[in-house]
Amino acid sequence: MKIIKFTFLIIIASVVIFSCRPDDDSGGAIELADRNEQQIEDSAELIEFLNTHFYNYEDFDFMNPESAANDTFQMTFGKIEGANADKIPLSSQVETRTITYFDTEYTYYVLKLREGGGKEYTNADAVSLTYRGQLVEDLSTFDFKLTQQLIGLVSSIKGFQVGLDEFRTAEDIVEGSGGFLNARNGGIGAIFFPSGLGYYGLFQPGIPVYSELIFSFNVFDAIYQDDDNDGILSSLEDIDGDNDVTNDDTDSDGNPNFADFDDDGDGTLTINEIVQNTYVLNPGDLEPVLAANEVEQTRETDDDGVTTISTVVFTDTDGDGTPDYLDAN
Ligand SMILES: [Ca+2]
Ligand SMILES: [Ca+2]
Ligand SMILES: [Ca+2]
Ligand SMILES: [Ca+2]
Repeated sequence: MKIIKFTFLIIIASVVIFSCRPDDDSGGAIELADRNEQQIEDSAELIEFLNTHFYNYEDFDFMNPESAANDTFQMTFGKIEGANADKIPLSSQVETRTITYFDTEYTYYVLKLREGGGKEYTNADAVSLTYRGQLVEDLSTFDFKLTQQLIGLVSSIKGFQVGLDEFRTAEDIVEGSGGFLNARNGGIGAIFFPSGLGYYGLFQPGIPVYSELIFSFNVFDAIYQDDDNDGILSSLEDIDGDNDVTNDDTDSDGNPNFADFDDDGDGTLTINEIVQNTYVLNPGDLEPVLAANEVEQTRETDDDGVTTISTVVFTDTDGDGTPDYLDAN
């Protein structure tokens, strides 16, 4: 089971599956359901689930959210009935979010137990986390990772990508017993989303088509990505600032900027049209003063308190307001 799939690859794969293999075992679907109609159905099922289920909130220490005991919290869900008839439903604990995707308005839900005390990342970065994936339909588990996995968010299914984006990494990662890594005060939560933000009509092992999904997770770390190695972090290649790096393609060559090492298509590589700087700060040193067109990319502090900052300068030689790497003229 892989979360990793480019959205456009899913679409291509779906077309192949449904148009060339009418006799396969994927449910006999010939064409994809209408997204708006499917969303109405999914939405009703999701709301029903959240109204009738609870999670093990009694095992989480809300008085001391940053406690070490919470670091190993593992979320489980159950139905509100019988001995659990008085449990608080998820519907009164989740936060509601909406997003437009494939021209369809989707609602998804985020359960935030702890945001996390470490660094921020974007959905263009890779996140290391432990997680469990379950079906809303019957709570069956289709994926369960107890050791941290590194997952590139940009190529993940949309619900996973936008849900994880709201959390932060652990404040500290220390070696525990048996060489296992323990994350201190990382993000802990769950996301609940409709099939339209999941695998939709694409069959996956353990996931029937058009399944609403749940992911519960503990975030460890994040690695900032520079997918095309052009010296600019992928998260900084979201030119229109809509939190989606896949829809920015300055030279219209079909490769979005985050995956294009010559963004303006002028034959000069992007890495040769920017300037990269590194600043090393000893404890007590003043912060560097960055130029107007200079942006911090990464910042690391080692055990001796020495901080290394890397920046990129978007030079604009002809002064027309368009940086050189996006200026083909
Ligand atoms: Ca964008
Ligand atoms: Ca391009
Ligand atoms: Ca690029
Ligand atoms: Ca160029």
